Amino acid sequence: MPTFEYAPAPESRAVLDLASSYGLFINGEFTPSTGGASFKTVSPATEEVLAEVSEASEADVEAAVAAARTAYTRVWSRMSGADRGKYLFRIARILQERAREFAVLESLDNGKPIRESRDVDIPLAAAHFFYHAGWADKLDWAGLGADPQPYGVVGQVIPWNFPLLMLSWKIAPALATGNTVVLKPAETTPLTALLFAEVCQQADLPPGVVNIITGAGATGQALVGHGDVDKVAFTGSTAVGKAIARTIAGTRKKATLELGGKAANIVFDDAPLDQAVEGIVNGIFFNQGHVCCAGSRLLVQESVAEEVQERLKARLSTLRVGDPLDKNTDVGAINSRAQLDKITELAAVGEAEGAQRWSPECELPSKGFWFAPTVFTGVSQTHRIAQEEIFGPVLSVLTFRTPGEAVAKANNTPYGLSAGIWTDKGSRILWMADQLKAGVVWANTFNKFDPTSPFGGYKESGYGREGGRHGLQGYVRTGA
Ligand code: TAP
Repeated sequence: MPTFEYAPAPESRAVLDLASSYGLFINGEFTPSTGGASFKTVSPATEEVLAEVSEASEADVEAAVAAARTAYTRVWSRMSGADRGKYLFRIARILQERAREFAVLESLDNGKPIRESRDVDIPLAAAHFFYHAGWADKLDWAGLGADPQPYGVVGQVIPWNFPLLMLSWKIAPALATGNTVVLKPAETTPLTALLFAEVCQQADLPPGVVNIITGAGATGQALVGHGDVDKVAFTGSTAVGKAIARTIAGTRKKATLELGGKAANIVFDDAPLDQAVEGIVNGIFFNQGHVCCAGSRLLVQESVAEEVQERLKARLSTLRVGDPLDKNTDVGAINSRAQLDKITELAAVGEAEGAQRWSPECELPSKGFWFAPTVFTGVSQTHRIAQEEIFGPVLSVLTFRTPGEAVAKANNTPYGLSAGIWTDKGSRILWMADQLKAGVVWANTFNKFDPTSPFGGYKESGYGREGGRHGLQGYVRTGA
């Protein structure tokens, strides 16, 4: 691929007051880690070091859990739902007011296009707090069972693909239901979680209700394994999810696991094809394909396969890859070198297995972590690129003849998080939705999220739901 050098848009960063180092957020205050360890977070688009971030030790995890326990016992569990709701409303409003700052920081630390952080991540995060603020004083009417009670202290671990949004999916329902929280963001994207800690201070949230501990997998492991954590909520890879399930097996801890996916985006010959092509592009190239529910397998009906592939290639040739802070960018940077290596390796496997690889002509920036949008045609179900989550801008195209064959192929993965259907027939949508083993099925759209809709997986995509009334269930015990 040819490369080019670019000067990142400087004016958009002016909105930020980025510190050179950040502490942990424990009991309402920023504090350095006890051992003094830290790590660097870099911009994946330029490899520039953005900040030095404290790495929480076991003693810090201990302190954060203790702060959450005290806040739970003395303050949060005694507060009325209406008062808890007021704090959530306040947080939601501040997120809206500081939306630009959050969007720029998210794009800098994660590499995603500013258009997406500005229009999707940050507004949805605020919406999540608004939505759950409304539930805080209505839990008795949420259909959760008799007398829903919080678990207590919740340990939450999140990935790097939607840092603030995943934080809001975790923290908003936990607080609304009366739990207190210790959350660990991913090592490569800690900054918006730390800015969120500032929002908690600004909202006068009682100290210890939210604690943010930064660090790597070991910090997450210490949190999940801590004896005074009542409930674990994890979003991340299936491999780590399985390790967590093993860690907490036989303990009193409850868990919700939101894991990987390998979604089928299924296009029938009666679908409006231009619309479907937009949906395919959005399905896999949104957020560089770093999306658990990404439509990474296109299943297209044989009679229109050639036409769809031609239109898809023409559309992909118009995508702009580059500076995440440029409003015209469609595809940003890959979040880390490790993720880039993983995508590169799996794409090479696709070629070695005999699938045909295609990318549009596009120059990639000479510094940073980049991967051109890539399409594999001639993919068969046994290929690794049809089975394994690539978590990058890589689409595998398979074909089918009948709806039954589409269902069989769509369900033929260990995952079951999401699926998409493109057709003109309402009856077919209903039939397919019933047959597909996926927690979310979109019809004539893709990657649509709303706080009122439950989200979660079947099979190795995990268990429990986030969002909607169903999402509250994971944070309360009912009955005896
Ligand atoms: P993971 O490597 O699983 O990391 C997720 C989080 O767990 C990170 O904060 C990570 O810390 C931490 N962690 C690593 N090892 C741990 C351990 N042994 N115990 C406790 N915590 C540990 O996933 P990722 O690469 O960040 O994210 C990509 C994966 O997340 C994909 O599989 C994707 O499908 C999935 N995902 C799922 C969803 C839903 S809703 N189902 C949403 C988004 C992403 P470090 O970052 O410091 O390693």
